[in-house]
Amino acid sequence: MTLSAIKKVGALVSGLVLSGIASSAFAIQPWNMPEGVTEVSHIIYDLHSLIFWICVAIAVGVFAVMFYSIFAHRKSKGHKAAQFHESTLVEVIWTTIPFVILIFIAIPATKALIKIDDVGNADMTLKITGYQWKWQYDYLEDGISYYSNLKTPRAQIYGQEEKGENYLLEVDNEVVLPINKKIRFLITASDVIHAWWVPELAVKQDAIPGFVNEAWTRIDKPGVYRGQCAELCGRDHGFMPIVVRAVEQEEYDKWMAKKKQVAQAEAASVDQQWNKDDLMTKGEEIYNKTCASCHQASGEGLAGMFPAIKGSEVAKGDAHEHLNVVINGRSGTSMAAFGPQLNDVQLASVVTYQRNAWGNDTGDIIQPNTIKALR
Ligand code: HEC
Ligand SMILES: [Cu+2]
Repeated sequence: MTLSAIKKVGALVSGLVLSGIASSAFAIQPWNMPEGVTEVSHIIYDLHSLIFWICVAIAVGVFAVMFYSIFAHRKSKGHKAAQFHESTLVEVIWTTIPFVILIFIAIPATKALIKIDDVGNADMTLKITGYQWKWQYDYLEDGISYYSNLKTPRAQIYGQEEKGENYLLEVDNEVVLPINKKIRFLITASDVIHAWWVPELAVKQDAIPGFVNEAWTRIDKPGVYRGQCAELCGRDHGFMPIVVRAVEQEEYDKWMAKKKQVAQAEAASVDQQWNKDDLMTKGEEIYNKTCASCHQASGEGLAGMFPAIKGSEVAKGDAHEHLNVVINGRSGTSMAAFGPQLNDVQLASVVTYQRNAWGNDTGDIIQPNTIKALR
């Protein structure tokens, strides 16, 4: 290697090191876990830091002795290897020290686990259900229930548009929770195993069909906290984010009152006669949110996986069979029963939409009270 080449490599390496140092003050944060905004998240963060520094101290101690021994007793200085077998003293020391360190770690870790498990005395309960590929939230005391779907436009996902700031971490309906209240979560799933994970709340709990897992949180600070499904759950596993908006109690009460109002208005509208345009508008919205991930916005489906609705014999044929498929699903396939998931207005509008969009011009109008009668 020529001198100039060596100089170039040297400059490159020192440049990298220097730029690393310069940016490290800002870069440390994303390398660490978030400190979070709940009582438990602080406990976990402190535990993590404690154990991290214990590991650093052990590493420094062990490597210091090792490097010193290698350097100070090297062969070129005339050192010879000591030939001894078994030393009870050394063995006792190297068993006792790690044992004491483990006990020292186990005490705070057990305390943290007990705290995480303590779901008693909650102020409110939120039931969370995972679906392929969305979340349902039930505010049990208030009787409010809704679904939360990915909001990122498909064009961003397919690279036709620039990706937004909260790409794949934004939803249509956020979970709204009051701060400084103990909130109990009941977590389950309706199809496959999902996991509800919000790092800043330090909640990560499997959602398993047929089981109800518990978790809890008490959020200190208002804000928007984002998370994701953390259990590989099929094709759109990466497309079922979680957004929690933590607000003051007063704002929460207002939000809840509004939700109840909307739910009442919807319940009342079931017995109205709806016109086709309103059903089509609402139907398109529901379709794009709920059905398009499989049947595609174009209605053309995906060959071999999800049948086309455009031109489908079901969508153009007998309306009762169509309703039957949508309400009861097709068992053994990924076509879920949407009867429990959607209300009468949503079902009527999405079926009306499928029967009239993309050239399926059946002219059929399904009224919400037809669905009500079918249930
Ligand atoms: C997770 C993927 C998925 C979602 C979401 C989904 N479907 Fe399906 N759907 C399927 C599959 C798979 C079939 C075919 C089932 C079979 O093999 O019989 C199907 C079949 C159908 C059929 C019958 C089509 C035919 O020609 O046989 C209709 C109608 C239908 N779905 C409507 C809907 C509606 C309405 C929604 C939204 C509310 C929806 N689907 C959401 C996967 C899905
Ligand atoms: Cu999932």
